[in-house]
Amino acid sequence: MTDFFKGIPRITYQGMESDSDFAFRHYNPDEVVMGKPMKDHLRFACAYWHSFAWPGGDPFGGQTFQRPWFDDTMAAAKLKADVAFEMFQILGVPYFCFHDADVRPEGADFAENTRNLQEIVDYFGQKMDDTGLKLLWGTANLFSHRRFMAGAATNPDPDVFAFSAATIKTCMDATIKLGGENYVLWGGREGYETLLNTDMGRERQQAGRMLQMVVDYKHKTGFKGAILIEPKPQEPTKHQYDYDVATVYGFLKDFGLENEVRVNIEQGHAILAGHTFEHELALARELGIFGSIDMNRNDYQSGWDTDQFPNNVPEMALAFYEVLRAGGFTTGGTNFDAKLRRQSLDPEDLILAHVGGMDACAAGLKAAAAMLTDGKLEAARTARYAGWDTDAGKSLMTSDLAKIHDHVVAKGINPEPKSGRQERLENLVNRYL
Ligand code: XLS
Ligand code: NI
Ligand code: NI
Repeated sequence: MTDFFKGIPRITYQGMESDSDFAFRHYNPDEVVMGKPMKDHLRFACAYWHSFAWPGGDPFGGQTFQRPWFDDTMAAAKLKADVAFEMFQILGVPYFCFHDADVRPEGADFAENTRNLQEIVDYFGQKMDDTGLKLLWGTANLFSHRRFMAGAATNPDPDVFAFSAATIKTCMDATIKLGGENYVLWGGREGYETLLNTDMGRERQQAGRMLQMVVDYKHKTGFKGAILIEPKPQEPTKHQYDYDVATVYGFLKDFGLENEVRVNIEQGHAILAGHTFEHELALARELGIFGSIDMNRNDYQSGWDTDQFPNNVPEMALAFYEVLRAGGFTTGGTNFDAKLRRQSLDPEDLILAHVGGMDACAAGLKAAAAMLTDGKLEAARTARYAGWDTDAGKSLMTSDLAKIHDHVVAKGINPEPKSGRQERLENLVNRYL
């Protein structure tokens, strides 16, 4: 045991009557919701990067956090792992997620990076055996080091493409070795700053080829997990190629990968793209590519990814409503891709941020389940589209313009608008919160 979280108890469910900060009021892991324990609905994961690797910087100032493991050595990486697993256990989360660069010291070259990663993977393996923790997903950080400043797969320099492909292989190997349930690719710097120096057509082909190679490697190795792309607009490059779910779907179709790759949808990225989180979730469900979620909260005024811990229960109810309508998670889960504010220096801030986020998710899930079970919202939706379930409605979908024209003339069709009842439905939703 390290002494980083000294004095902080293991967090348990205590219900609404508890007055302890270190308690769950809604997240009761074994409570059954719609036939399944809450913990199996939510499948919580902690993100290694924000909680243990991020130093607290912003564009105007550097490190505010002073963690004893902030040192680029193997001993520090192991101390970081010890503390991380202690946090996972205090919270009782079943999963974690990591990038290679979060967990290992940066090596002088590719070979040293790989050796360092393998040593930490073995260390993780031991800890996972001891604690029962599982890996929700692994990924490669192909955006922090300066070699990736002009992109990874989409870099104008083929050597960077090669370095990236090799790094992805080592990270997929690490994920497979640790029994990971998914492998994630977030576009990082796959995008551009100015068209003046960019061959967009070529860069798209490079990105498509890289993804095909990832899928080939998945099949070659027999990896049973899902390959997930994480859409994000306008950060860090001005024009990100994986802008949102719709853009990613078009890209997958173009490269014949729409049945091979799904999406990891992040709340903050949806907001930055000008969508709601539930829009992105619902669209992914309708397109058959819903995979997993990165749970956080984005500031509505700032134009960048603030990665705050989630705390808006009404928004989360609508999000988990779409997750439940998708049939829930299969390989996916709820990963807290969220970081503390840079003034939240104390170890207990890290714990309480997750406690609040987990509780807000659980409250949202319970509200969503009640809405779905009650069926009033779905009944209103069904009623709104009822015309399409009649023979006349159905036949339109297989008809043609000329026949429809004759039909409208013959029947004297003259549509009468009906209320969309938005306020009534908004009131209905509030009754579950
Ligand atoms: C950055 C992304 C990143 C991915 C993993 O905005 O959210 O954290 O989840 O590379
Ligand atoms: Ni993310
Ligand atoms: Ni993000």
